[in-house]
Amino acid sequence: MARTWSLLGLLRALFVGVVLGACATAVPGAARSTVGKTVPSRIATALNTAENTEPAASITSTTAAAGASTGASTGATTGATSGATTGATSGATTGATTGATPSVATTWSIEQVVDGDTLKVQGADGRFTVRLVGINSPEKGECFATQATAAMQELLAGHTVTLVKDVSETDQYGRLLRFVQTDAGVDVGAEMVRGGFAVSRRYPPDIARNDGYDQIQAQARGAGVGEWAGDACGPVTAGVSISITQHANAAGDDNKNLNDEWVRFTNQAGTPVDLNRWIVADESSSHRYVFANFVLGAGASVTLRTGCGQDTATDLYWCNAGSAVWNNSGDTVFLRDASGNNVVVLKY
Ligand SMILES: [Ca+2]
Ligand SMILES: [Ca+2]
Repeated sequence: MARTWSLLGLLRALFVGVVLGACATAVPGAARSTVGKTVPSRIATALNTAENTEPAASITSTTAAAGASTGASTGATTGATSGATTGATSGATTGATTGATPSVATTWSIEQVVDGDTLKVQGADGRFTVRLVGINSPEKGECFATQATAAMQELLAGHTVTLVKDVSETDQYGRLLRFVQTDAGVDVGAEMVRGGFAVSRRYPPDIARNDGYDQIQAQARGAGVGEWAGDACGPVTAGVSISITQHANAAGDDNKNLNDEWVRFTNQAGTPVDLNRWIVADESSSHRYVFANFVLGAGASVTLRTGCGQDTATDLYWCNAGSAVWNNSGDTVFLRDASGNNVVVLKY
């Protein structure tokens, strides 16, 4: 694992920029277990602040997964006065007591794996909730959430970990934002992506490892492992040929021009595709659109706009709670069937 990571580190240097207009490709099929998918209706407003910011903008501490537990609270009172390495947490509002960030490089034992991207650790500086940066795993109730949690537990079983900060200390819930590395030298986030249990997701400004994670994800996707298997969540949907194009960056302020932000699906096959209950998702845990009684005709296109409006045969309206969906600086369009299988994916 460590060897691969080193290779990817090299690849990272070569991986410059984002290939706009990258081809959407169907997800290969492979055997996997089945878990029913429900679509969370909750909107994590904290995430929305990052969705439309231009790439150069600086965003601090915005990694807010829906359903976040509040707080790295317990026992987090030590270390407040320990000087230079503290990097005092401004604005750690909930949970974490003032100054309660780990003061020294230390090893941590695992207290609990919360899910595929969150865990609780304890060490000399107290006990903390850690949200891994650079990845996002399925939310509870979504396809592959259970497997992701189990995978994290397996990765961490019998190990202590070190926590590596990128830029931010904590998110708004007081969770530490960290890369997590085991005493065996394994980057936990990388392994979660490698197994198809999480996606590489950029949480600016904490994006130091995302180019590497992107490379790992491309391999996982190509191999059809984990949630990239065509039947990861139910019987495979085969024979579909749909392309995706995106217009993530609406003219002007995306949040004020929602209907100029869109994704478009084109059926390139000679037969219609019934998209009823199919799902459109981004990399976040909160943005989900579900088609209702919509059939995409042979050769037809439909444009899914972020704002509100009257649905037609060619234009559908997400009507997403007044904020944009598609991150201008890079995101992924997932088109999933009713079971939650990824059928077509466009990473841009
Ligand atoms: Ca946008
Ligand atoms: Ca814009």
